[in-house]
Amino acid sequence: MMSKIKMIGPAVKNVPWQERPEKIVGAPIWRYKENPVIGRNPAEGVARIFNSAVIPYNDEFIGVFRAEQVNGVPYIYMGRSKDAIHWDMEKEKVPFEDENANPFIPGYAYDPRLVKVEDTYYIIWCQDFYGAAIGMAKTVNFKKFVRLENPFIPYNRNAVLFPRKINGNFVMLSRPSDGGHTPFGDIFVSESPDLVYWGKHRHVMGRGRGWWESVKIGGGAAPIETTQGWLLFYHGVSGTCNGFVYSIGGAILDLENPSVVKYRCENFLLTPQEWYEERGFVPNVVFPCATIHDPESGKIAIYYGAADSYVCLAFTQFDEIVDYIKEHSVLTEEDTEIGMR
Ligand code: BMA
Repeated sequence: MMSKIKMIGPAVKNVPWQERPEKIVGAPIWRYKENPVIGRNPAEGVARIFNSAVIPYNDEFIGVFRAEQVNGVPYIYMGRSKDAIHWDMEKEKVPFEDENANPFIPGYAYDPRLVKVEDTYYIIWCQDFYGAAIGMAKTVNFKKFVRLENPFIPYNRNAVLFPRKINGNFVMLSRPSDGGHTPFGDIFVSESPDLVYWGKHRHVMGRGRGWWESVKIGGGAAPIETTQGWLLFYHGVSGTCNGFVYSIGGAILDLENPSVVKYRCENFLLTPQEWYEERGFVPNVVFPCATIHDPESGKIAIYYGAADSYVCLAFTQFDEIVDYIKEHSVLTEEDTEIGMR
């Protein structure tokens, strides 16, 4: 079955890429042979980098990295790369400031996403706001980073902005949680006309159906626009007697009404199986935070954190992954409803 669905967005000629190996098991996603892309002790004062986001910028790539510093505190560091694989890390942490150009540094910051909407780049992360909540900043030049209002009250640790406004509003996925390791969690969507006031909250999709995502789910990479909806790579968590296992799932959300799920793959797309996914600071975690993708070639490179220790890369072809998600789609009533009660 060939799909007529098309990816929408700017062309990216230099998507990091390796051809599909002849034999791949499970979903049509294959790992970069040289994973991990970023190993231990990647920069001075930083022990591990994982769950990080990258974006094309001019003729290079910019990354915002979740860096676990040697004092144990996570913070965001920036890096630059010509190929999105070999990274030059900045020595200093990202210098967030307030609107009056005074330093405004969160106590900790983790799991950043990096999304361009119109001409501005937004970083969205988790930070302390009298409890874990979402922090947000904007930049146009990756030199000056101005903090925005925190979009949500605690607790919420996982937010992903859409790459364009929908019906005139900014749109963000998030996952309300508790202050600990949260044994529950569904994905919600909220809208804002100005990135100050957020509302029109809707339930997008719930955990609990497939076993691999039965504990909680959360947005992953910024959704990819297509002619038939938003292609979303997200994370789903399963509980075991040895703790959580994080896998990557896939869904397609309605273009104009993203609280409505059109297709949701009942199988995981990627689950921990390589040494760098199964062994590390937190074993058995694959956690997607970004894609680099090109509408012309259909190439999609997925950036994911592995075992809270490494940054890794996997690849897929747009047509193949869309077909796979559609062929294995199982929807519940909660998925297809507008998500308002
Ligand atoms: C989540 C977040 C992620 C992390 C995952 C597994 O709650 O803290 O940053 O990768 O747990 O430890």
